[in-house]
Amino acid sequence: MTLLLNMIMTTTRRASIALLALGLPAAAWANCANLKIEDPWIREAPPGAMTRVGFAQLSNKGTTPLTITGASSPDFASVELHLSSLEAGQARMRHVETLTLDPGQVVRLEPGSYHLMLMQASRPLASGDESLIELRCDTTSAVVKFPVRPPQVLKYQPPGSN
Ligand SMILES: [Cu+2]
Repeated sequence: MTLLLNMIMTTTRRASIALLALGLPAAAWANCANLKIEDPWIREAPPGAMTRVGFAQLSNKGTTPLTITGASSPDFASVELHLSSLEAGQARMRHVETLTLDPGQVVRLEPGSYHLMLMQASRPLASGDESLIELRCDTTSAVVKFPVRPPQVLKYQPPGSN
């Protein structure tokens, strides 16, 4: 009798776990483990600057869409995902709540496009310093070291040079 009860309970528990899994929205499967973060860096700003900007290349190495839902850092009061654009010749930027990467998709956080807006640094940050930035993907997150570097020097490559 006890054995039978145990079997029933085990089966019931398995069934409820399966149901729980089925009931989760697809976005809940998003996993920062599939998020590859390359070439992270923070653009050096004058001491006392209220904001700084962080860049990186993000790739989704998984087989399901991955949604970045937020970011934070112990070195900044807040970190927001922003998107820059040109509107009628004016440079604008807006706060983006989430960024979804399809399987295999690569998104570059770079000047003139997506970037991490780093607000109110809690300590001086100069070239050579590093900040830890956490990117959240729903229930999981990834923490990455962002080195501070001088503004990027764009390398001009003449067409056909490579
Ligand atoms: Cu911004």
